[in-house]
Amino acid sequence: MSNRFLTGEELPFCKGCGHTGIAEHTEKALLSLGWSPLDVVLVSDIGCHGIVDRFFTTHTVHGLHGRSIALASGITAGLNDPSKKVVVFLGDGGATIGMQHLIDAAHNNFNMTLVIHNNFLYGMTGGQPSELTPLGFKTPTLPMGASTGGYDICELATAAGANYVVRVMGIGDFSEALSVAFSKSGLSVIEVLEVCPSYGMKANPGMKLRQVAEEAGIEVKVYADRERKAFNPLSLNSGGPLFEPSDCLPVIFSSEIDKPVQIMLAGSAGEGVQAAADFFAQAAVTAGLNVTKKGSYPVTVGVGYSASELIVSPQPIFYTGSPSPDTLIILSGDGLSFARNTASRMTKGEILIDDSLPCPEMAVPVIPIGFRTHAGPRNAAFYALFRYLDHSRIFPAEALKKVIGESKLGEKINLEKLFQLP
Ligand SMILES: Cc1ncc(C[n+]2csc(CCOP(=O)(O)OP(=O)(O)O)c2C)c(N)n1
Ligand code: SF4
Repeated sequence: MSNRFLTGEELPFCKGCGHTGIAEHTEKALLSLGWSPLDVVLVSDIGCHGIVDRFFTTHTVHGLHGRSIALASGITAGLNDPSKKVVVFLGDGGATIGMQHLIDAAHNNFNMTLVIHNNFLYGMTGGQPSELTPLGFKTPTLPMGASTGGYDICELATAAGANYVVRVMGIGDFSEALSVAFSKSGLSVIEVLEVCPSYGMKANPGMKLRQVAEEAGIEVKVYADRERKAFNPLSLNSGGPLFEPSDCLPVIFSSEIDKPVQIMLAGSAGEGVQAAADFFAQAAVTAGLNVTKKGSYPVTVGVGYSASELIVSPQPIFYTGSPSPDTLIILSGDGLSFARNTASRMTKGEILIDDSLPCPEMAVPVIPIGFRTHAGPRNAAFYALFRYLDHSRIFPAEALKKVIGESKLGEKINLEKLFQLP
């Protein structure tokens, strides 16, 4: 795998957007520190800056608006591994919407770096002011200019206990400042002042970044550089790190597949689709395979569809989701509505569909099976995956039976009865 942190594709931002410089200098800084992409987890927030994650070759997690710091705090605590680097990209909008998370991260001194992209406004939604918009700064929705100054996020992070806090101008090469922030232990915060040409520049024609900062009294300097003890999950009375090597699933089965196999399971919310897919994924691991799982369901998690896209492979997999599955398993009417487009795109593979549903005309074979009649709505997903394994033989169905049998669910389900062939 290449050691580059950016894919090399053109970055997606408007011409002159400060976010481009941050992404490029982040790559430069990480390269200079000798990190390798797969040892870095980039957690991004909602906003224009966040769409960059697709262009990074690191692990990436895209959070909700203002929630990236909370996600990253969990990741860094769970990893508890100095050989991994957690970097959070967030805007001035996300930093203030998630202010409590920022303060908690600083207070706990989580081992990670926050890179605050401060362009003084909400870029993605058309230039509304944020809580960091400086006094007098105009935005398209605040043409008279901000009547109060923004918070000083660096002062707040410092007061809350972050080990390293710095504010820099996002002009020229500021990769050295990023390198310093990335190399600190505990929480480091780097606020980069930058320009959104599309909204900031438009509302403040001819604006000069330095001048805006100076007039608003926003200082560019190091606010904190100290060595308070970084957060260590072992200090919690949890009895150990969050991930124990003994939690790893043992490889006790084998598989003959030599390339990735993609499966989509589509059914109804509340009918165990995600749980069945989780067990399937665990069973694949016990057969020595790599596996990824992507769950999809509406925000109203109790109604509508529930779908899971699984990839199993003897080789490492660097993505989730299977837009063109080899096998599509449809368990209910909700699942059929959700998966109809996927089904119509399939040019290879097969569709296993519950026999209560209309058999759609497709380019691939459609095989009706009585999943629901045999197992009932609650267990149809488990039974369908059992039937799929029996039929495809990508790994032994016995592996699925074993992981379910050894779980709490195994005490409630009669697996001998459930996993029966007709
Ligand atoms: C909880 C929540 N509130 C509001 C939104 C709508 N929203 C999407 S992007 C955005 C603004 C992002 O601004 P900022 O964080 O400064 O990032 P930028 O776009 O400037 O990079 C808002 C308000 C949302 N997605 N989620
Ligand atoms: S709208 Fe502004 S913040 Fe968003 S990409 Fe364009 S210049 Fe950058």
